[in-house]
Amino acid sequence: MIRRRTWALACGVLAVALGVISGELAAAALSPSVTPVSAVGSSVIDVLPPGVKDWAIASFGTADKTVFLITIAVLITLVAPATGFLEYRRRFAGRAVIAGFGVLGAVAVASRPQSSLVSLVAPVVAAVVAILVLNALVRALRTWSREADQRRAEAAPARRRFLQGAGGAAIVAAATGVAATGVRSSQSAVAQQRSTIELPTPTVTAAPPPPEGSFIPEGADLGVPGISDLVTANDDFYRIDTALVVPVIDASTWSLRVTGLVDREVEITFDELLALPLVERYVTLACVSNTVGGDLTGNARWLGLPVRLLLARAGVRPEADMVLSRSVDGFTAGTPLEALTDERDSLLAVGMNGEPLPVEHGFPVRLVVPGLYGFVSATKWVSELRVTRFADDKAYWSTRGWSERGPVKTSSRIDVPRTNASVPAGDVVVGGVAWAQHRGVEAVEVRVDGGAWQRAELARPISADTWCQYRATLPLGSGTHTVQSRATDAEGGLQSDAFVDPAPDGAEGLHTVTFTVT
Ligand SMILES: Nc1nc2c(c(=O)[nH]1)N[C@H]1C(S)=C(S)[C@@H](COP(=O)(O)O)O[C@H]1N2
Ligand SMILES: [Mo]
Repeated sequence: MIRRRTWALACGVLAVALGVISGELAAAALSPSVTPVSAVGSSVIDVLPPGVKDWAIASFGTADKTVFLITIAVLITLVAPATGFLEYRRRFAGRAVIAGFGVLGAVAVASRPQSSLVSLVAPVVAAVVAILVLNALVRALRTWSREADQRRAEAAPARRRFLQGAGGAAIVAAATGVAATGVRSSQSAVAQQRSTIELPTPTVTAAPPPPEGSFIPEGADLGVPGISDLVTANDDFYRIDTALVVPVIDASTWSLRVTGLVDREVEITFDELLALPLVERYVTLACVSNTVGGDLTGNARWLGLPVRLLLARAGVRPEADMVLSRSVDGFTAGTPLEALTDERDSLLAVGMNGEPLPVEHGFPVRLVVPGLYGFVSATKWVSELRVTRFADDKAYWSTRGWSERGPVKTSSRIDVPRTNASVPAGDVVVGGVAWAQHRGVEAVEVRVDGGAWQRAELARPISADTWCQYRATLPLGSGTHTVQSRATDAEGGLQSDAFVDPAPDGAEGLHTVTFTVT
């Protein structure tokens, strides 16, 4: 026989669950990119010190979001039973706690850049539903309790009424959950739209052109087993985003505005963009959070409009030195103006490896800037280019302890052998990738057990803006060995061998791999 105290906890769980799920349903229907749960999670992420965030990314990869959602779930499962307990002991006590959380949720939602007045409906719905359900269930529980204590005959029907109420609440919660999931998946309407978009043929195709039937230019892929794919598949491409819920944007209503220090503001729609002469370029993106040997880099073939053409339309004022690109989710990046106006192929990209941008990678339009880390350049779901000055504006990560400028550092990584691998004695192939975007990789060297550096074979680079594979074949006797690699860029810059953490402007150090030869 479950004690009535325990039933009070269940009342709290049911009330809060029904409230939260109703709030998520309301949000899914009214303001898909801000839900109360995601807003609370994002606010938590925002107020975390940068160090904790780095730790989360390092420990959980891009799944830091999952961890935060779990944290929130845990909070809800601890707070929810408490509200039932409090309300049972003292009328209004549980409801007051829920109201407090409702206010917190509303504040979190309101603080999201992509929220509007209608986004506030969801936290209000959540709180009101939870309060009404808690009140009704706890009242029924009290009635049952009173009758039972007085050993009245009415106790049995009162008990039945309470249990029916609780069961009903559980069923409605489940049904609402199903409905919310349904509305969410109807947002795959955008995914549907994405799949029907026909990308225009580039007026300038990526050079060097790949041979017939291939995406890989001749000689650029060494074919070393276990080495990074020269072109990273969209599904394998690393992902970094601050938003908990990926912004879902209808391409037919998307537009980009060029504002700030310009002669005339310019606005461009998706269709207008597709009608302009687009170019195709291989560009290797890198995240500033990538640690030595880490995998927060990827290489793709991007299709897009050179940003300089759009900036020229707007007419950039001479005093400007930065472009603050803004995403619909509030993320901003501050890119040195010259990186967007010089001869390099900085793109307003619409295509990734022959497909419209995946939703996670910025559909419908993002920025891609060769030579700079993503946090200062690669804005996804971009909605505004504000021409400004470093002295006047700060971007998202630059207000959180990361640097203002972010040129990619000359780096290399060993892909094979893997750490702790055991390989047969004889000729051991050491291979990996090296990158120095916009400068180009000139050479890669490897050394074994701290010995002399020896030149590795370098694949033909696709361009200065892409990473480049290398390979060295080393005769090794049995035992434990350590290999290191270092790259030299085309300006003579040597990869740094001093160990430096990613913050504030990118990791430094030599990738070191220890393995056993048997
Ligand atoms: N809107 C938005 N754009 C963003 C980010 C983000 O969090 N939000 N992260 C940036 C960072 S730090 C990097 S490294 C790249 C990663 O791009 P990807 O997720 O397509 O690999 O996107 C950049 N663009
Ligand atoms: Mo990044």
